[in-house]
Amino acid sequence: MQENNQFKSGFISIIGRPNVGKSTFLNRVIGQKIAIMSDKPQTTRNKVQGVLTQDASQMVFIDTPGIHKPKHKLGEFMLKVSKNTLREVDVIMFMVNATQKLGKGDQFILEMLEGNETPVFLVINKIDQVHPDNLLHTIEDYKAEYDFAEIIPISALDGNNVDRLLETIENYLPEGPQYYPADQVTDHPERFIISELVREKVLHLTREEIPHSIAVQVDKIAKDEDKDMIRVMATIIVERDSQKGIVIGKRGALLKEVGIRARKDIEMLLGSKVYLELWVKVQKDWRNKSSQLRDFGFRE
Ligand code: GDP
Ligand code: MG
Ligand code: K
Repeated sequence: MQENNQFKSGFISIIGRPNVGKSTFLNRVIGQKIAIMSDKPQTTRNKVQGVLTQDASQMVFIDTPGIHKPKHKLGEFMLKVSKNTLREVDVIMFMVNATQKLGKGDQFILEMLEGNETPVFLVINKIDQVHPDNLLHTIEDYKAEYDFAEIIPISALDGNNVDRLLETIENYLPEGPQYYPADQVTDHPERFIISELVREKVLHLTREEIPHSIAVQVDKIAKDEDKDMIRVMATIIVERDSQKGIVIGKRGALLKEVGIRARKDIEMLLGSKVYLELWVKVQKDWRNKSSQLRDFGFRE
């Protein structure tokens, strides 16, 4: 086997019917410090719910609202947004309640996942409430409906088998950067969207030259009370010096255009004037990152 000591990171979407234990799971994994936002009214945005940073990996759990049979046009739109998100995450945790039979709501979700290439974990929660024999029947029922990448029974309440679930998720994550500072468990809800907005502009303006593997790290979102605006600092991380040159452009022209376009969108998102500061950093080897690398930042 190949030695694998690269830092891994990725996005995990937790889906499932109400009350199966999604928030309980997140609370257990991330700790009490996180503000669970899933009970707020649904929005079309995919919000970061919690970030778990370990020695060799960072897992970003995101909420994907709107996964139920749509009753109206907005519902249809939300379902479409959710479907697209589910294609882009690294792992989908489909959580079910061990004490309940596979129902229409579960069936709807599984049909929606059909054709999606993201690995889907069947996470059977609340095993503290069932006899092992019944658990086996439940597993058979679900297996007949979908080809799951993994089937993992847990108890989010008492923590049983949660470590094994996390280890298994880690195996599915790609090599990648640490998107958030290690001590950050809760997130500015807009942070992820801001990084995606900046990333989108870079990819759009550079076309094929820049691979989709670039990352955008939002370093700071701070309110400037004096000037009544929000300061956003973000770093675009590329793998090679040549890519850095492309992203910055001639006399900084390309990075400037990225900044102008991204700032417009971020102002819409935050409903405030925004001062956006963009930096570009080459990070060849995730393993040795912060120590040996220096910022060759470029100011907009
Ligand atoms: P969500 O709607 O999917 O976010 O579900 P919640 O996390 O809010 O949990 C719904 C209820 O199930 C709460 O009363 C939890 O305490 C309970 N619950 C969650 N996980 C477990 C578990 O593993 N075992 C038991 N017995 N109860 C659980
Ligand atoms: Mg919840
Ligand atoms: K993604």
